[in-house]
Amino acid sequence: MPLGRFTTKEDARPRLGLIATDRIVPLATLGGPDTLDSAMQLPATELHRLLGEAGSGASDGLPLTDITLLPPIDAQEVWACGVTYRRSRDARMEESTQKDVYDLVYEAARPELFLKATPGRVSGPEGMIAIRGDSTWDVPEPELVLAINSRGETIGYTIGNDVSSRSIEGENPLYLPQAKVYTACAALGPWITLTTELPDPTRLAIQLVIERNGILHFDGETSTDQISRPLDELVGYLHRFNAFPDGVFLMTGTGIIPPLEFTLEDGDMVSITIDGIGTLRNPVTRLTS
Ligand code: DO4
Ligand code: MG
Repeated sequence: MPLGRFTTKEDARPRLGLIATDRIVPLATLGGPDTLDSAMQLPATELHRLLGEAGSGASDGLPLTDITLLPPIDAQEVWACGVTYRRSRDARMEESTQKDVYDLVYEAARPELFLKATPGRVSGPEGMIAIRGDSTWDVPEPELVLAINSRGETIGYTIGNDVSSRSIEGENPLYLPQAKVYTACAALGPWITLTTELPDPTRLAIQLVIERNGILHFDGETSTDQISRPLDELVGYLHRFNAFPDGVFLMTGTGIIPPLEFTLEDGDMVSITIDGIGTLRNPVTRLTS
């Protein structure tokens, strides 16, 4: 059963729960951790054992219709990998005034890793994602995301949207933090599927659908088998001389790039589906200040 964060109308305090088809079982009622940071501080084997026992003992719980699912993140940073798919390298080379840096990093031993978001910049299922008012070319980036505990162990997977400004990054690669990090620049969700339930993340289909005015505007797909580096290598580089006492989320890069003439617009609806995890849907808004 996946792990989700939620609130109810009666209780605004975010809680952790195990999600069954139509209900959620609060973990605290099963003797499990009630916050993600406390869950992320446990060794992976202990967390998985606790959640396995809790899941098999779970009977009732709250109907999913009575709760609001929150982004599955509390105290963690979100980091991201760049140019891990050949398709992403080609897109950066098309958009940038500095083409070589992308080709070089695609081939280099050290991957591109960057800080993508703090928890307050992350939207959850159905939450608004934003494009910047000073950007003219914006895209969603659908990415498999690793949920990694404080010991550097991957405990599960979620879906991520690394919403990005291609015009700002394309102007100068040193503008990357401005192209990537701003209010509502990322979405995560709908929940965390545990590694015990998804043992092989290396062949998962990823689908991106963008609707405009209720009509299909763009769709594309890829698979995590197109990622050019082992996931363990990405996790290893992230943890070099860098501690994450509450755990961390790592977006693993995008392999779906809409055509050059495409840009996100206010009111678009972006849906990302990853096999074995679920679907993350987010409406788009343009920030004016
Ligand atoms: O180099 C820029 C970042 C590219 C990126 O976010 C991706 O490949 O997913
Ligand atoms: Mg990305």
